[in-house]
Amino acid sequence: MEAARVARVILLLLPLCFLEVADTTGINPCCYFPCQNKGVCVNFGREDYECDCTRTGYYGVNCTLPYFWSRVYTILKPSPSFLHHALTHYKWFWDILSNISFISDTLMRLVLVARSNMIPSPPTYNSDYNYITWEGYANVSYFTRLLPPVPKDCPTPTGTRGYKKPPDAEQLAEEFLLRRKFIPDPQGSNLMFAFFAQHFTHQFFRTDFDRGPEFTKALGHGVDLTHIYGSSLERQHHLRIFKDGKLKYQVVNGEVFPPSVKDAPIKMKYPSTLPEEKRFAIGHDLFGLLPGLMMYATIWLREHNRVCDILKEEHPTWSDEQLFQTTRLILIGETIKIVIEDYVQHLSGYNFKLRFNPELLFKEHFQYRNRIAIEFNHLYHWHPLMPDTFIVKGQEFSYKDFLFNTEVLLDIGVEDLVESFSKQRAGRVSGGKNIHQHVLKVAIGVIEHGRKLRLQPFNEYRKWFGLTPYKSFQELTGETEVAAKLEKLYGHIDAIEFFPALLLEEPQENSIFGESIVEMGAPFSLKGLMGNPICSPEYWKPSTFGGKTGFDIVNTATIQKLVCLNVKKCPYVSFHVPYDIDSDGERERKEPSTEL
Ligand code: ISF
Repeated sequence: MEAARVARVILLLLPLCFLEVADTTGINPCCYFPCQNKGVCVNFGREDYECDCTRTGYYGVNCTLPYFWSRVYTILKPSPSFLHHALTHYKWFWDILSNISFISDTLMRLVLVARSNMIPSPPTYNSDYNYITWEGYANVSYFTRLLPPVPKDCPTPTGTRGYKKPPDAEQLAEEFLLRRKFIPDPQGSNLMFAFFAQHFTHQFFRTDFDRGPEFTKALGHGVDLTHIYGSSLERQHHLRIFKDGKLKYQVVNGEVFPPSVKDAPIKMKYPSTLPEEKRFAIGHDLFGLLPGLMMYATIWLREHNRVCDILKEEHPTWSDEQLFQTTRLILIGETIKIVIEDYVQHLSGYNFKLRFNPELLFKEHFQYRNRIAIEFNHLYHWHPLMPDTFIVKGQEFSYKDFLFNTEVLLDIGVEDLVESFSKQRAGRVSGGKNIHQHVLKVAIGVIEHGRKLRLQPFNEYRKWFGLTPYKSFQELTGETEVAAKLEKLYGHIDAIEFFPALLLEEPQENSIFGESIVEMGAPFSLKGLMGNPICSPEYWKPSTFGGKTGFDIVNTATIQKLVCLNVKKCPYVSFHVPYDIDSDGERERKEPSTEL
């Protein structure tokens, strides 16, 4: 026993022989993150620790020695960069595979299982505890956490590496994240995509700033459409007509729009100068902020009332309540379908055709539950998507003119907004220096929150997701100049923080993201989508959606149909700017043109 302890301490201190750090006595040994391969560190007194390697597939003092099958798995597992390359090239090959349903189903099942298995379910930690607790499990007003907070008694904010004080967040953002010249996304993402991302994710990312960054106001922890229906029953009731299941609306110039707060008296955030009749009332209180968000709110409102009509036709005897509730489930299904088959399909850049089919998981051990993690929230801060100005029907808007401008929606209408947003390119997310000045403060806030929450350093997350930790800043950024500056600021690659590193990582070939955003974000995303109760065997059947007609609406939903079934003239609808087909038949991105 004593020998084992001595061995542990020697193992722990070994790397320190090469550093000038002097006195290590009295340092909580877990500050060194000694346990590998998802082993759990427990400290005993001031000097000693143990790694719990249970079910990690590894053993040894620091869970570094693989059992036979772990060794085989590690040898056979293709690297994420190889898989990414394979999936984003060889279109002809994926076209063939995608059309053979047995192979396509097997691959899709593999993606879903491999990704969702990375997410602990039930959830483990929250920001108040770095050990498992009942409180952490039961209190859903917290975001969960994949990795527990860095212990408070560690010598530096990221454990033992780097300096005692992290770089100034504002300076960091201005030097490395602020846009100098707009860098377009090489995948051709447009503002239709950017606003979809913002609209969709804000139903489950609703930090409760009054209580602190560890708290959330979105207690549904997933795709519950509270951004459409409101997050309380009272709010929902204000938004409903209580006839035929429908939501309140107003007609302006012959078109349907959300009601004003005069008709639906709920709290919305608008500048005090905006008169009441110009304040739209919708599920999410902050969606008045951007016409792009209000445009999606309008589209979903029209879709809700359209589906109500269809259901009412089929079930003339149904009550308002049953029509409302069933329509909500249909819209949840449509959302998940569109997110997987249009939105994730686009953002992944994969040539393999992704499919939304809950039945793929029915024979797997899969938990139909989800808890939103703070790391997922930070991963999803994609402010580099935002352009320098917004071009709507040929008219250019600055941020100042665009924000809280509710007239844009009424004046221009849904069709032209969709068309303009689909043609305007969004910015590249990874690679640094691409956040517009106007939204830089959001990124600074995220960096500060990361510190307050004591998020573990970026490299610990890389390891947790089965990625090799970066050995140098050059390896992270793929260049030397920025890398040298970062090294000076942080002192050590193991000290770089989660969020800044995600945005500074070198993007993958012709991609919007670096490797880490995809490898870390995809598991959270797919678990959240497939963990929805409507995907469970008890729910996933036609009767849940009012019969075959409703089930078909879910199973055939696309972003194109969502828009075009709710406008008079179908515009260009896509998550990428228009393509050109060149002579080789390869798709080529085209700069957005003004004509259709
Ligand atoms: S969300 C996200 C990736 C990063 C964030 I933040 C996705 O939604 C996503 C989901 C799946 C995939 C890619 C991106 C693909 C299918 C994969 O699993 O690789």
